[in-house]
Amino acid sequence: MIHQTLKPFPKDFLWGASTSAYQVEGASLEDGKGPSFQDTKELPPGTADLTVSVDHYHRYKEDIALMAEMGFKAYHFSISWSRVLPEGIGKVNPKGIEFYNNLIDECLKYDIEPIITMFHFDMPAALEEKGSWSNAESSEWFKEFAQVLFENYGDRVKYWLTINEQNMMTLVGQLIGTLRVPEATTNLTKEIYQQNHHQLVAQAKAMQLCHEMLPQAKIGPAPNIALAYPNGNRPEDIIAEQNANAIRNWLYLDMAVYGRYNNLVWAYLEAKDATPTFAPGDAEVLKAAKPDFIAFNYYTSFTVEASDGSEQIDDKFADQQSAMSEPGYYRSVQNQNLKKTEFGWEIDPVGFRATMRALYDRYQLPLLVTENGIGAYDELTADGKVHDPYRIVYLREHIAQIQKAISDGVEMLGYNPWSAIDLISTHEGIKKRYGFIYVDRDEFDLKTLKRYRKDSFYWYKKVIATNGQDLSDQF
Ligand code: BGP
Repeated sequence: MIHQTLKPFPKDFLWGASTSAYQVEGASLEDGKGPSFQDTKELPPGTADLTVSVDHYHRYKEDIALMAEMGFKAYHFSISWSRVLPEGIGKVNPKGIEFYNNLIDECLKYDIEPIITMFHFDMPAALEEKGSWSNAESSEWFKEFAQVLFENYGDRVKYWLTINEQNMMTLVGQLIGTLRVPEATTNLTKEIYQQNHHQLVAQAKAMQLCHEMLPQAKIGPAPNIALAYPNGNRPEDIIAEQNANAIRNWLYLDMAVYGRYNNLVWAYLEAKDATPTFAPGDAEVLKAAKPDFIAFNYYTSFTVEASDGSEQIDDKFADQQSAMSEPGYYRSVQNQNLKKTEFGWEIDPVGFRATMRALYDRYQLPLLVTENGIGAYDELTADGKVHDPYRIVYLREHIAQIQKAISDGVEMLGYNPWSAIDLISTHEGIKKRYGFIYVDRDEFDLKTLKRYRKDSFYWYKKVIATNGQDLSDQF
């Protein structure tokens, strides 16, 4: 579909960027914060620990001033569960509550809309000890946490996201380190999908509670959605593509929006003797909860072909974006039409439009982009500059596709790429940088932690100032 005239971005489009608590804050055990899984996990070799991260906890005022200078309309960040509830449940930490009050107020001072993710890969260590998401009580723990957040911040926060990338925790939880497997587990797939079920119930309870407590607020899920393509036009590859989309994408949103398990995924789980057990009341809770919008993270698309089930999967080097295969259902392959980032992730802006179209077609809910971006080895020059033309190209091409999606009739709420500021990557340390703002630190040397504006900072400032109309190179 070629549009002769593109529709403009909506006037109130939420231009901003994202971070997550453990990757940006630091102060990992300060002011009463309890440890989270991120503080107790085994670090990927050669990567920074998270005690200081980029020290946003102490420097948030400076950081938000820089975001305001870029013209941000929104700042999407996550709340550390164990900072507000050090044990995960029970006693609230007043200093933790105060920190996020300050952060929210600082955003509002500049008319920046705070967009909050409630859970981003950081289960409180105290709840890890109780079995984390494998414990059927986990949905109640999450509801209690949600209540604390709504009570304390609901007067000012309009946009809430439940669980970041639940699908990645389910599909590659072992690789990103978030999965806890109880010792007695015999059927790993069943265990993983039982945990996934608990998360779906937790999300549904939080969505319902939000609507009860904060009728003006909006809440939605935040999976990582990458449309799966068939590799070629063999009919068997189309079946594989449908399997891949159901297992990777639609399971999570069909449940969030329609309160039912996707039938292809249910059939897949039956074949593996891995269907989740419903506790009394789960079905009703899942059915009753409704999101107001869909937030999603997009980095790349995903290409698959038919699998005869015989292949050996070596996912030792996989990560949350790289290829995943499911023997007998789909085999992931590289897409020869796409270039890759320095870190091996395929770059597919057109796939971004295709993903937005598919999401809207299927769910008819407004969309909010909560992550998108390019990880790279940025360099600080002697005169304090960071020239990151590759980031400008990546963002420009993706933003252009949003405008095309808008012109296709897709309702878009905002764009919050990853990341507002450099932070510690999920498992590749600080060397893999994403921010508009460079932070002067290395993997193991904290250096000055000084902030520098990258070229992309000035460019994005111009994009926001023109409401997405000027995407040219000049800044
Ligand atoms: C997403 C996570 C983020 C972030 C991003 C980039 O999956 O939600 O936490 O880290 O990916 O990934 P990485 O840091 O591995 O490059």
